Amino acid sequence: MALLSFERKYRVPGGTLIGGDLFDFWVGPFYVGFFGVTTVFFAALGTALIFYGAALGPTWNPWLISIDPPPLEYGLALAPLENGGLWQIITICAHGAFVSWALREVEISKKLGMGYHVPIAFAFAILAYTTLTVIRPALMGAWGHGFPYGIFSHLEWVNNVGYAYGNFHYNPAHMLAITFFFTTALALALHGGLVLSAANPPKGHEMKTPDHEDTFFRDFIGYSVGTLGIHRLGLLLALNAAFWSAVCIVISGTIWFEPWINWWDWYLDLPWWRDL
Ligand code: 07D
Ligand code: 07D
Ligand code: U10
Repeated sequence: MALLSFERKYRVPGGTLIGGDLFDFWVGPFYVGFFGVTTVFFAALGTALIFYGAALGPTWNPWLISIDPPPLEYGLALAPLENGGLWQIITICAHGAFVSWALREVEISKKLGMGYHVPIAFAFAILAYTTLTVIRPALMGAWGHGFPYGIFSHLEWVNNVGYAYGNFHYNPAHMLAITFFFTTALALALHGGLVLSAANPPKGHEMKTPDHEDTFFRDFIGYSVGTLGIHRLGLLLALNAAFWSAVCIVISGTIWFEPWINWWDWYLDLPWWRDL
């Protein structure tokens, strides 16, 4: 890939968390760093183990390959490789790769003197994954509660775990998470649409300014959140989507065991009509 003219200016040494100058270099367009090496290591090992697991399994159909967690009987113990042990090592590799990726983002941010918003945002995705594969299984007492690594099999898991609590849509944290996901899409559509409508006019037309963008929303809904504000809002919405997702699943099977619709009984139990 060609190096863009401005990239040379920003390819400066320093900002590393570990390793000093040792890995402070680029390969093509990619910054490497200590955590680039660990990312490659964990991702390569994890992928190789998925292929090994696939070779042990009954199919090479990419939709059907599945590396399953150990049966529930193993509890929180180590399992034999072919019976969930691979899933356990792959889970460690996935964490190694995801955390390395986040720390590589931190090193690049440090190098450029920027804030840590991007790695913090990715940390919320990692939190959701860790909740599904480590925190909830550990709280429930068996690795077998983690989700299987397969394209279709992980959909089966979501479906089955959902129905284990009746209609999962009644989970109030799931409602919050979904609302944040939907609002994130709405905000991005509004933001993408607004910026393009102002900053990308047809040939021969004058480009409009952020003042136009502000005025559009003041005319339209009486308030503009502002050009920096929309990015703060977008980040906040997206982080909440991931956060409430983690909450909705970690409470299912640890502090709540019934169908989720029963949770709403608090409404019937409100003191002013409880005894009617
Ligand atoms: C567009 C960035 C690019 C990333 C992509 C994903 C792999 C997996 C590995 C066969 C937005 C690359 C995929 C590396 C191949 C093996 C072993 C991100 C973009 C293109 N899911 N999920 C998908 C993962 C969970 C759910 C697609 C990962 C939970 C539902 C893809 C994880 C639950 C549906 C995928 C994960 C869940 C999907 C598209 C990890 C709740 C779909 C993803 C590590 C969160 C959709 C066939 C996408 C689909 C889909 C990957 C976890 C539910 C295969 C890596 C357990 C309901 N998931 N998923 O675009 O079409 O993300 O499935 O946690 O309908 Mg999933
Ligand atoms: C976990 C992904 C982390 C990814 C990482 C990076 C790579 C590298 C490399 C591309 C969290 C991976 C990177 C591998 C790739 C290259 C080069 C993201 C994660 C770290 N639900 N539901 C959710 C909706 C129903 C159920 C969340 C909607 C049914 C269960 C979200 C509907 C039942 C669980 C959500 C709906 C049910 C969820 C998922 C509608 C099934 C979960 C988003 C319209 C019968 C899961 C933490 C998420 C969860 C979850 C949405 C329906 C069950 C809020 C919109 C009623 C069991 N559902 N759901 O979490 O909270 O992303 O997980 O019907 O476990 Mg649900
Ligand atoms: C945004 C924005 C904005 C922009 C933007 C963007 C948000 C202000 C200014 C960005 C947005 C976009 C570009 C839009 C599109 C993005 C999406 C839709 C999001 C999803 C993205 C994808 C699907 C793409 C995913 C692609 C990836 C992740 C790249 C894949 C690359 C790799 C796998 C290589 C990663 C590099 C690493 C880890 C470090 C370097 C390593 C190497 C080059 C490999 C060589 C290795 C070494 C030298 C180390 C040696 C390794 C060792 C010793 C271990 C080996 C071990 C073994 C076992 C082999 O807001 O506006 O505009 O653009």
